[in-house]
Amino acid sequence: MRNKITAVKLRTVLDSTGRKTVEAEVVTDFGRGIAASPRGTSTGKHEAVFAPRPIEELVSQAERGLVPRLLTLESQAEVDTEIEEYDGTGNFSFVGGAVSTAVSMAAAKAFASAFGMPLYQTLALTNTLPFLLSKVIGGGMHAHNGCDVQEILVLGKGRSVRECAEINRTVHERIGNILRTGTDLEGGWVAPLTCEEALGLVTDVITEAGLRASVGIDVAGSTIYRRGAYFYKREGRKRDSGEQAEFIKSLVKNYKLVYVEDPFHEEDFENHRQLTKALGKRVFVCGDDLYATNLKRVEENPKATNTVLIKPNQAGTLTRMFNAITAAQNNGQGIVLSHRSAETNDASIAHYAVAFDAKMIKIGIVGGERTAKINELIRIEEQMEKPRMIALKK
Ligand code: 2PG
Ligand code: MG
Repeated sequence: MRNKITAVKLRTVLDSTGRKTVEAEVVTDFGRGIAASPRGTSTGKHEAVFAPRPIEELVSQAERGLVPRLLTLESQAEVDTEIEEYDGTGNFSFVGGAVSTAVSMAAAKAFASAFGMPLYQTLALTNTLPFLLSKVIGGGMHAHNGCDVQEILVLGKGRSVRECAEINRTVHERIGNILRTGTDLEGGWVAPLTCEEALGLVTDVITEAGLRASVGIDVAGSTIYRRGAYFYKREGRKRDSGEQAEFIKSLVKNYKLVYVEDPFHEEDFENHRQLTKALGKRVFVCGDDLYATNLKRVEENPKATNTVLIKPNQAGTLTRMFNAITAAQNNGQGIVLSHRSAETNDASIAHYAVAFDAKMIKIGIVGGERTAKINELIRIEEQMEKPRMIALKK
């Protein structure tokens, strides 16, 4: 069946932080898909350039230059190649990652809808589901008056997505009842806690509630790194790389962390590699800004971590994202699909997480833009014949 793109419409819309982003609407002979690009706040240096110029300008420029080139294309690979060729910069700093991601994601939905199948089924045959990694306390660039690291995360170990969501939801709710503060961009509670105070609070809540859950952190290393040291403002001290490594190891030991993301800054493959060597059998050591969903960085650093964070708009197109995932999995690394701090109601990452055997999906527990993904996973689980949670081994 020929299923050609017949129209592409681009528009400026708002994301969950009230900033502007790009939405694309792709129409084919037999399908239609709409998607908008999410956006990071603590962005990595090596990710696709989101908006090199104002969003409205990117939209009008792409409508004139890119859209006519997409008409009559019939596959994801063709669409993504065309975007890359039109852009011509290698990192989307002409077309804008906001445009490339929205068009690529919308095209995938349009092609899938022509088959009358859920998106994940058009990408892979599977019946396994990812665990949910949910932010419960926030800080860093996501909340300047918050805790010393960007994210304190909970990993519910339920037997289904529904059960995992319930565990994470309960932990989040109980912490909120204790802290009684506001939330950050991703729904994490905001309080001026040191890293250890925050981790102590979360582990106490889990123990008291008798829940099957573990704890993780996203240090977002680059955001607290300046001139050779990591700054912890709540503790009023800094740590050099050696002290940082010891600190992370002590947190893993004292709070039984199972997940550590970006413990060092984004250029420091060597310290990531050494920490993974020391902890990698017990802990998911995950690279986010370190790799920036960038094929070359994943391919060239196979042993820097045992896990790779995957974000569609870091890559800029789905084909680039798929290639980074394949490279990571060929390296023997697991993957985690992730939301961005500025999100949209699009639920596509739930489908990518299922289709590409992600161990986890990192997604907040409150806010319609977050729950859209969790609720989609609940629906997918319900539709599957014999759903089961993915094996959580490293
Ligand atoms: C991260 C992400 C998502 P941002 O660092 O992992 O939590 O944050 O989207 O701001 O890059
Ligand atoms: Mg991160």
